Amino acid sequence: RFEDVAMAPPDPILGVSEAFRACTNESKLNLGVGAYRTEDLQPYVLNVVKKAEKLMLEKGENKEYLPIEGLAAFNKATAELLLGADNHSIQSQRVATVQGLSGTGSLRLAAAFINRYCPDSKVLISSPTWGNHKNIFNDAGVPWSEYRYYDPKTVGLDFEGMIADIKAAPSGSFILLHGCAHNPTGIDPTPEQWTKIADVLEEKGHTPFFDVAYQGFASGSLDEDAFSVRLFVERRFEVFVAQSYSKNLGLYSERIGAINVVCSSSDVANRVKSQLKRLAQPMYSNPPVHGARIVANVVGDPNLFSEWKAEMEEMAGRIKNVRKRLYDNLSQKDKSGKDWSFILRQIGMFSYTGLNTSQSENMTNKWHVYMTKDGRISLAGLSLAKCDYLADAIIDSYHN
Ligand code: PLP
Ligand code: TYF
Repeated sequence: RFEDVAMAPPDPILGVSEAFRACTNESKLNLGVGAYRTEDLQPYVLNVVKKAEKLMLEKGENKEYLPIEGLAAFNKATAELLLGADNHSIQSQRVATVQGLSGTGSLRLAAAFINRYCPDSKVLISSPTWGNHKNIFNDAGVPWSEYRYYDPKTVGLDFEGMIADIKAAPSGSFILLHGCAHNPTGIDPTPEQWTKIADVLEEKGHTPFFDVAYQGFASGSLDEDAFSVRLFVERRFEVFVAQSYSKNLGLYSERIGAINVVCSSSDVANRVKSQLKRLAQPMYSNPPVHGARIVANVVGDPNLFSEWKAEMEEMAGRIKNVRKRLYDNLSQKDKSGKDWSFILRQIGMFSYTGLNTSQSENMTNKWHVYMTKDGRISLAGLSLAKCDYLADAIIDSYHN
């Protein structure tokens, strides 16, 4: 019966970690997956997470099923963190929030909703984008196309191309936007550019669909990183927002996130939420409780909340330090006169180096630097001590 099943290709990002594990070279570096490491390149469990878990044990929390929409205290906390507790959309109960299986599961639920209730609409995604976006919309049966985003000439944003492509899309399309710290490029629109993007979406009757996987990780400030989403909500768009706590709370394998739909009225929000639950129920019945309780405890306790912000600043700060060190090493070592300052302009966990496929392969094959073939490196997996070695590898591969 299963004789004809073909071998599926490995995930282009998660597959890199498998190759890294198999490598025996001492200099090896895993800059593939976006997962935070300490300066010793070890995984990191946040202190606030440990404290919240201790609190949960002490309280003797049970393991009963959650409602389909998830933990109420989490859903409240997550929408408030995203939009601000005093936001009009929250005050007037216009936000439908459903706990999701982290960012990916939340995106998938929204995609299922689009497939069912907006079957004639397509989604526009940036070129390039996080690889999983295409898989998610493909599997949900939602048609998508790309809008221009990255300009290799400037190693910056192709803003005119982006605007032109969004304008050219059929009215009523969903425009997938990275809330902050665009993956893989690390290039975000400026506040003025966000305003212009909102103007065009309004003009065309498009719906913004935000993917927020790095709130707090781009600038180090939760509020600043929510600027883009809040701008659209302020302008009274109906908005989809998928959230993830994988990075900012380091809860990768707890699979905790949410889908929020900001609607035009509380009545609409109630109906939208009921349909999101209807889609979720036959897929996984109800979401896991552990990560939801951690988030609710951290966000709900003023002491833990401020400690979290300090830890997040520290993580974001460490990444900024290696970014600067890598830039310094590249600038000092490279005698070709190439301008490496684009690395400093990029933000978040990643740097998009501009290395092409064969150059990226040289990084791995010759230098044992494991990374995706699109030239993206995760600075979260880099230490100050390894910047010098990495700079040698990049310079060699560039001029190869
Ligand atoms: N969206 C983007 C752009 C990402 O980079 C990620 C990875 O963190 C996700 C969504 C979702 O990841 P997760 O499913 O672990 O929350
Ligand atoms: O882009 C990244 O590295 C992170 C982690 O299927 C990730 O977003 C990568 C691939 C994947 C799920 C998460």
